[in-house]
Amino acid sequence: MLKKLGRLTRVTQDQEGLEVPPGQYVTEKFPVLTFGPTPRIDLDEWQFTISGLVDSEVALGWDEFIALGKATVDAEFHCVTQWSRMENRWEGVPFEDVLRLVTPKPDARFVMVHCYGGYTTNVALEALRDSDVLFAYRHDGEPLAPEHGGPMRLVVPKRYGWKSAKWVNGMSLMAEDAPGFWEQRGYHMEGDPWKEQRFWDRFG
Ligand SMILES: Nc1nc2c(c(=O)[nH]1)N[C@H]1C(S)=C(S)[C@@H](COP(=O)(O)O)O[C@H]1N2
Ligand SMILES: [Mo]
Repeated sequence: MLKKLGRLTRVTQDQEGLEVPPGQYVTEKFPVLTFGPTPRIDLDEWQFTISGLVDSEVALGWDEFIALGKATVDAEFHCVTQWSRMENRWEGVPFEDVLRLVTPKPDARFVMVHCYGGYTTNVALEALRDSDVLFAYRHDGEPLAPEHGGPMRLVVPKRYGWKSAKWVNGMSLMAEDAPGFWEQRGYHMEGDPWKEQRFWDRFG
């Protein structure tokens, strides 16, 4: 049964029959969810750095980064504020093609993703190595808009949206998990929408 709640529809399946994670509402729109202003980054100055527990650190410019690989991923997008946008076509560089540039140290198990503007988020390296994870620069056939993370954002479809960091400029490999921007403010360290891992109860 579909129950209309304003512009959003409370469902366990969307109109196409796709399953929606618990507690989420489907929207056809693409809301913008950003803490703080939208950074504007010139492609000539854009840089991506891989640091931390790697054999040697790497810094890449835009053209080098784009040349690493190309994939198209159709994926759901689930924000912890309860909206889900079920159909998104992302085009970009697969995470695995970026990781291939370095040799992670054996104890590297977590990644801190860094962004222009100072936002950070932590994700397990294993979760990022999933074949649907990519650094995206196109969305639904258009260049990725600045408010949605253009020129380049991370997309981690199997995690809540706050792990899909916008305006990425680097990642650091770590042995121990450490909280990023929202994780420091109570959001879950893993954030799997199918397990409804919204908030982190450090004592629970
Ligand atoms: N750099 C940065 N990335 C970010 C955010 C942010 O505030 N800054 N917000 C996150 C949150 S909470 C969500 S739900 C998604 C929203 O992506 P959208 O604005 O493209 O819908 O971006 C995530 N990535
Ligand atoms: Mo979000």
